[in-house]
Amino acid sequence: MNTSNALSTMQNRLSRQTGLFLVAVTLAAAVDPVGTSAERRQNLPTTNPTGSETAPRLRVIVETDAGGDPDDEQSLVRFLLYVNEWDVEGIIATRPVARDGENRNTERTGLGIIRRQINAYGECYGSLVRHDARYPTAAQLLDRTVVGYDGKDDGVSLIIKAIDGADPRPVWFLNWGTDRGSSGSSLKRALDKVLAERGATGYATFKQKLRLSSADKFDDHTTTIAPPFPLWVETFRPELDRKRWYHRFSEITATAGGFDVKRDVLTGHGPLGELYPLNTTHPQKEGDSMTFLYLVPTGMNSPEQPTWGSWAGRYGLQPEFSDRQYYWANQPDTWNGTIHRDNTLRRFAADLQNDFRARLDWCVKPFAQANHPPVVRVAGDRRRTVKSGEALTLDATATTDPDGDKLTFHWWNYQEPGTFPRELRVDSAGKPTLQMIVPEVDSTQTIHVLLTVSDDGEPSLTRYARVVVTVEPPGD
Ligand SMILES: [Ca+2]
Ligand SMILES: [Ca+2]
Repeated sequence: MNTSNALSTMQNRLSRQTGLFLVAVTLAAAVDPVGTSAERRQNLPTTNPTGSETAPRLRVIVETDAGGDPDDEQSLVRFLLYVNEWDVEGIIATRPVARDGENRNTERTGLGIIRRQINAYGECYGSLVRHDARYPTAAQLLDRTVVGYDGKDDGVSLIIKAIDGADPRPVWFLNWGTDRGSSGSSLKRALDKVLAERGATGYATFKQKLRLSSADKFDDHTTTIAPPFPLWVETFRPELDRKRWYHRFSEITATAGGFDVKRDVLTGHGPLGELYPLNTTHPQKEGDSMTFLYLVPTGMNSPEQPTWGSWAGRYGLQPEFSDRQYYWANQPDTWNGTIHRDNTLRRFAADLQNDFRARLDWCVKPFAQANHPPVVRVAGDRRRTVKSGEALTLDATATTDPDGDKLTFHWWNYQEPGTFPRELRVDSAGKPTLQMIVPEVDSTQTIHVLLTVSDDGEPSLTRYARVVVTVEPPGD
């Protein structure tokens, strides 16, 4: 009997007795993966470059009512530090005049406020590109920053041009609110125009290229006019304790991992961090940040899979639209002894705050003095099909760190996105290779095996991999 069969037999016996499955045996000798010297010299992509499901870069348009609640400006500081991760197709300002009292920006128009931040980004650009060559120039961003107010069609035209272009990739649209004093959404106006000019068929073709990670400001286009949006992830609702979900972002993340906004953002991190306002109703409110944190390619998330979990938490179908792919933040996770919606975000809060800290360091520090996230590589397909009781080996020994940092590996079962109905312990004793015997099932089930890799840099940075394992019953 080989080792796998022996394990299988032992496991089956154990599982029958306890109803729990456990397994994991480390195979390969532990290695301490570090980047090659060539890799260390380069700007490595910080995403998930080898997974079979690695998606192309996402196209993103943001629409913001900056100039009202200063939390849009908080979110914009963070957003601009992630523009290396996507192709930013546009930034649309929807508020013509800043709101006196609440908003203290020296610029008094929505467009002026956004441009001021992009100009500050431009001052950091020379430093940022030393950390990731994919950062666009400030000029490229300014070219695509337009107004959607005063009856101007710049925002409408930008959206239509992005959708109509030859690029086959969908466009993710992120509306950050249209609070009082703001004009309506340019996307709503674009859809009105397309429907009027192109009829039902042209409208359907157009809409098919849209994805929403967004507040809903699109009226009938969301609710009644067919076809529905192909995918809408609503990062603002439903309510929790009689407040909308996005209000939890502050409580869960503001000090996660020891984050200190004065030390890590406002002081000694360059002109962009200095524009992060503090006068919001909640500390570091950032009510709009989850719209794009949902899209940060961490290796764990897949934007077309809202139920999988992300740096913006995990999402489930909106009951009101049960026939559509419309999701919101109604899912609880079991974590650290509690079952709560907060956990879907809280379990990653320190990771995403540390990542923000590192990028602020990138604004002012050379490559060798700042930290960069591990590059997680799992050999083979990110989807596996295995029969009950068979062995499954997952090998992440090719994982590297651009700084040569020591890496910690943690394999775990993300139970909620899967269908396997019982606890499944996965323990590889911190090794980069996992062998598990998949549990016995009576019907086909899915198990989401996650790998979390953290480095020992300052601050510690984390990336992930996910392997979705389909377990089939024995026989056949
Ligand atoms: Ca807003
Ligand atoms: Ca590192």
